Amino acid sequence: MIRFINCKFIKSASKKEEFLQDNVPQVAIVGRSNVGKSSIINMLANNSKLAKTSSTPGRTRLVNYFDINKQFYLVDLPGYGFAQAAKNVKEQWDFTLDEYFEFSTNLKLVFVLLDSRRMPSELDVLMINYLVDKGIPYVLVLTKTDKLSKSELSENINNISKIIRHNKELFVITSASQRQGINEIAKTIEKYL
Ligand SMILES: Nc1nc2c(ncn2[C@@H]2O[C@H](COP(=O)(O)OP(=O)(O)OP(=O)(O)O)[C@@H](O)[C@H]2O)c(=O)[nH]1
Ligand SMILES: [Mg+2]
Repeated sequence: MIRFINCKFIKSASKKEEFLQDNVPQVAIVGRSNVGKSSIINMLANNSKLAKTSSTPGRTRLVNYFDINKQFYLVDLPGYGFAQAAKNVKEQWDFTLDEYFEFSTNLKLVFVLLDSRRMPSELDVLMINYLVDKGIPYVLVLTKTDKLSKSELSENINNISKIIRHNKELFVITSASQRQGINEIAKTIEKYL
């Protein structure tokens, strides 16, 4: 099984000219701003300082590449839905995301993160449909499950799976603060690499 032994920050990119284009496989992490993308990377790497986290939404505005064991890159993508006051959904969508999906040839898997406490937003649904349209493999991950009781979590899983029409058995359940979900993420990555 994949273990996160040697995890290093490689670079940040803000446009396609700066994207990594070598033949190392990539596993990307997307989700709304503040959902816990950077925290998941830190959980996996067991290093709270590797990816910058913040309680202020919109912290990660760049594509951040992390090398894992020289085996693959974990890619922390800009969060969407940051501009709360935006008039339409497209204004809440970072176009760096489109560029990333358009120009990253060695992308093997995308983890789409959803906050276990909230119902998926229009942008979450848009993101999932976008990946389906492009034929990019994705796996859904529920974050921050430590903030819910068992019964609240199972109720939310039922409701979330209805909204996005997803099999509720297929969510990866995580909590970065409890370090929960590492093995399942590792197994999932291994399957897609
Ligand atoms: N209790 C709890 N808090 C979490 C968990 N994961 C993340 N958080 C908190 O949620 C906030 C946002 O986490 P980040 O990892 O920075 O979220 P992000 O998705 O990278 O955010 P952006 O970069 O702004 O898009 C931080 O205050 C984290 O400490 C979790 O599993 N449990
Ligand atoms: Mg972040």
